[in-house]
Amino acid sequence: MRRVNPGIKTLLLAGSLLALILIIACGGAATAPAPESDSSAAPSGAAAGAQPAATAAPSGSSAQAQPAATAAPAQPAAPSGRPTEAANPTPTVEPVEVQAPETDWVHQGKHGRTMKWVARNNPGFWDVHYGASLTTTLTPSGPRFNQLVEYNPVNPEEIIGDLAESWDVSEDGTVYTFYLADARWTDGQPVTASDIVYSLDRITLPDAFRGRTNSLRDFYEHKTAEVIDDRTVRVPIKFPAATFMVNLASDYMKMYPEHVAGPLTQEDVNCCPENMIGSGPFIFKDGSWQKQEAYEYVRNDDYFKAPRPYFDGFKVFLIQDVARAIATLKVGQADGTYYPVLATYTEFVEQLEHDTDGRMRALFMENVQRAGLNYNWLVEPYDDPRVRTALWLVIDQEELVEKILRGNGTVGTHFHVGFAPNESVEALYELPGYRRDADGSKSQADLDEAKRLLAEAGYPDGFSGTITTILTGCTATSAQWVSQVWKNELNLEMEIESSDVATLYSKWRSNDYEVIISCGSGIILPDPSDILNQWYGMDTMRNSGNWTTTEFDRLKVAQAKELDPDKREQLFTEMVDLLRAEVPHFMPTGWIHAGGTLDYRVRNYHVPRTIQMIHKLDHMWWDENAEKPPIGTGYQP
Ligand SMILES: *[C@@H]1O[C@H](CO)[C@@H](O)[C@H](O)[C@H]1NC(C)=O
Ligand SMILES: *[C@@H]1O[C@H](CO)[C@@H](O)[C@H](O)[C@H]1NC(C)=O
Ligand SMILES: CC(=O)N[C@H]1CO[C@H](CO)[C@@H](O)[C@@H]1O
Repeated sequence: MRRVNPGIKTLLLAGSLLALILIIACGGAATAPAPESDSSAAPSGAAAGAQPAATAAPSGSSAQAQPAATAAPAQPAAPSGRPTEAANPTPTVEPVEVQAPETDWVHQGKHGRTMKWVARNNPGFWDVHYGASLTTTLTPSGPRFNQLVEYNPVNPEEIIGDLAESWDVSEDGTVYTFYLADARWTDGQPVTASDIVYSLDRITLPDAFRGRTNSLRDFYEHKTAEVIDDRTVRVPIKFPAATFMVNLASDYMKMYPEHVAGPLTQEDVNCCPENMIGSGPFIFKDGSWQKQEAYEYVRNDDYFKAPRPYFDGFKVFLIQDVARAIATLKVGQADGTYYPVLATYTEFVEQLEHDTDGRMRALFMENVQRAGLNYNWLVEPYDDPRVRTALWLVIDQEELVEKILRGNGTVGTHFHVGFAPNESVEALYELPGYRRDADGSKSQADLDEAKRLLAEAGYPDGFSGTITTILTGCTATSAQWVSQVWKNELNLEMEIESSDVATLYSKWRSNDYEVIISCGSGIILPDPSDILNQWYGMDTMRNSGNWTTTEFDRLKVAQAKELDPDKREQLFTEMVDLLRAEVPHFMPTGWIHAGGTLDYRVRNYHVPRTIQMIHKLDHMWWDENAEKPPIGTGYQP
């Protein structure tokens, strides 16, 4: 079937990390070959890979087929083209020529229109450093802020400057120097280097909960960044890392104004959007948030990326009920789902395109949310790996994907689909948990083995327990389905405890549950280290019981330092083996596609690799005279 972004399936992750690393390797050479096609360009020496990670990215773009990518934003000349000097340990920082980040499309954009979007969840925590959720934190709070660097909204494969106009990297790959654009907070104060230092230190504040920004701690040591002058900041990192910039460009790595955020408590920032401001394209409209109703943003007329943003503002209608949201879109009371691609609407959007005579266009992103069984591995009986194995083995993942996720997904893997060779679909179908009998049914050997393991663990007659989940959508349906399978196959009596998202997250974080069934947690970054960050970090929500092993720790550290893509892939392959053997606190049961819809007159939206990327809306505009594409062809940028 048609996909808006046909490349995503094959490129997802396997491709993307490679692409990033190759872009790195290609350096600043303007004639860099298309990253995917030139594997010979892989970095040979350690330091080479790390350094130009980001610097080189803009130029890599011109090699790609994106129409708008011709204009390389702020293209630092620095270390990119340099030969590998891995032997030279002296960090030297070379200033770079700063170019205006001009791009062709910027002047095609049209101003006007207050957009109306539909979203499902109420905002939860407004602090983007703190909240661990796309729909309750990033989408409501994100458009007020900038990062230091970002994924290019018109070519999401590459990393470009956001508040940083340019940057360079020391020869040994351990010191980044960022040169800031002339930007202002929305109270008129300038964005300074000390705001950047403050923000990096706030993200890495010891003992503070950092839902989706925790990964910065792997690279950056709290309190080590330095102000060089008002617009220059020096950021040392712990080791030359392939994925420092990949993480720093995440939409969650927002920069905050020290003079506003400094005096606020964590609770002040979480509770009330009125308490904070940013430098971003839109300004939160004070008092506009009404639970179950809506919230509003207005245009930042003083945005440093003028003429962006293009919309006068936008209003987000909070509509829990998907059918009602679809009806709202159908009658033209909203211009799209917010943010365009989210899991919730996948099964409705193709129909909507037909029902609206092509006005609302279908958008898809493949394999971006992970479903799985989350065990509290510290409490009985889930502390026994035999129990964890049995409960996972009886799940018919194909049936789960077909029936509950309605075909919009893939069976579960430990890392991004297609990344580790050990997890190719062919390899998987040979394995326990995935294999099938000749008649196509779930492997009887797996079902028998599950019963045997449970008996061996001391539960020949099953046990009773609690599944914690949320009330709605495929999460609720899959929890019910799983509990039924466990009852039928293993005689478990599971009570289903449903709550809202905020309550679920708070129980998850405080390790106050037995089993959590989640239909989908979104990956953030197009790199498998993202799964290590989110599911295997210490003291993170999805690993509140701190599961790890000595060997797994070793592999986690090794992959972060490994700059050779083949060797790094091998480390992930070893992690897959280890996870299969250990059966940890999370066992994957599927991947889910995401879908959404936009009016065809919304222009310049480019589907990124994950649903957590590119949430500022400062590149999109409304064109009343846009041409409507034929029905059934989805959204066309
Ligand atoms: C997990 O580790 C963190 C420190 O990294 C600690 O504060 C927390 O209590 C630990 N959680 C459990 C359940 O042991
Ligand atoms: C990867 O998978 C293959 C086949 O499934 C297996 O033989 C091998 O041991 C696995 N591990 C590694 C590290 O290659
Ligand atoms: C692979 C895929 O996208 N399958 C389905 C997703 O859901 C819609 C609606 O149920 C189907 O039309 C797709 O074929």
